[in-house]
Amino acid sequence: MQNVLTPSSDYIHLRHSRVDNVLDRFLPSSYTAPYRLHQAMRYVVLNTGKRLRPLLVYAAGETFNGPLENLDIAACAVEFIHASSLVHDDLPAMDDDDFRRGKLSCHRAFDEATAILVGDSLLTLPFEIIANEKNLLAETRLQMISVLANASGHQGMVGGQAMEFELKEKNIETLEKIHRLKTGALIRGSIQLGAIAANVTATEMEPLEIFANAIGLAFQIQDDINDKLADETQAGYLDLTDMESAKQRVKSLYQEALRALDGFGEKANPLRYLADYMIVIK
Ligand code: GRG
Repeated sequence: MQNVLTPSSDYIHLRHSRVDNVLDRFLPSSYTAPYRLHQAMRYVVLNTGKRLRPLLVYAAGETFNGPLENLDIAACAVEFIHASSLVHDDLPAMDDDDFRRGKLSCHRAFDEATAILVGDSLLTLPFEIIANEKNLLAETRLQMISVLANASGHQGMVGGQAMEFELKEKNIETLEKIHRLKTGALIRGSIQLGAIAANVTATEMEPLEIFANAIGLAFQIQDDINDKLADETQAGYLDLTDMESAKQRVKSLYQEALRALDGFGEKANPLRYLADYMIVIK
């Protein structure tokens, strides 16, 4: 079958290639020491992943005419943090997974100590890149650093992961809370980062945050639905409710997300494309 190009797939493809090039540029060379660490950082980041978070950075930023060069930095930052969390998530002390993104997980391809250090380096690299970016105002850099730290730390992604371990009894409410932190926080952070790099006002940020919160949760519930359809034993949301209610929840969150964009006109189309992309049944 021929590839059918739509404005949506075109956009996703274009920005995906763009961020792949920039990620390559920001990663340390495998020919500089420490070699094994640098090789492993490149192994986990390059040639893999949907790049959903960077795509959200671009889409949010472009809604407000943010310069692509500024968005590049933000896009790389969120993908590095995402990759660091995947590496740590796969470690034996966490999920103990041998495979990730269609290849051996970092600690299986390299070793556990290297994987821990890769996660550490990929978590700190974004802060270094942003802090050193002279094309952005100091105030903008500070705002970006604050958003990223909140999204990834103990009240964000790390907090969500910890809560998942700590909470023995889960119900829909607590599971949604975990999802909002573990997955939602960085999705929201990506959208905020793109918007900050485009100098949005507080009034413009408000509907964007509604969009981000709703689509972030919809994405994670859809992921649980896809796991269940793929017959996996652990399927988060679907362990607590039936398929119909889960699908209904995704639908209403998706509609809430789209409604939040109503005031932004056609400029927000990339965000609409990504909202569709995030709730696809695989
Ligand atoms: C080191 C910052 C840091 C965190 C450590 C392990 C941990 C704490 C948190 C786990 C966070 C985690 C793995 C959340 C799951 C997020 C998720 C839905 C991953 C899959 O995202 P996709 O579908 O994956 O966007 P690709 O591979 O396409 O990028």
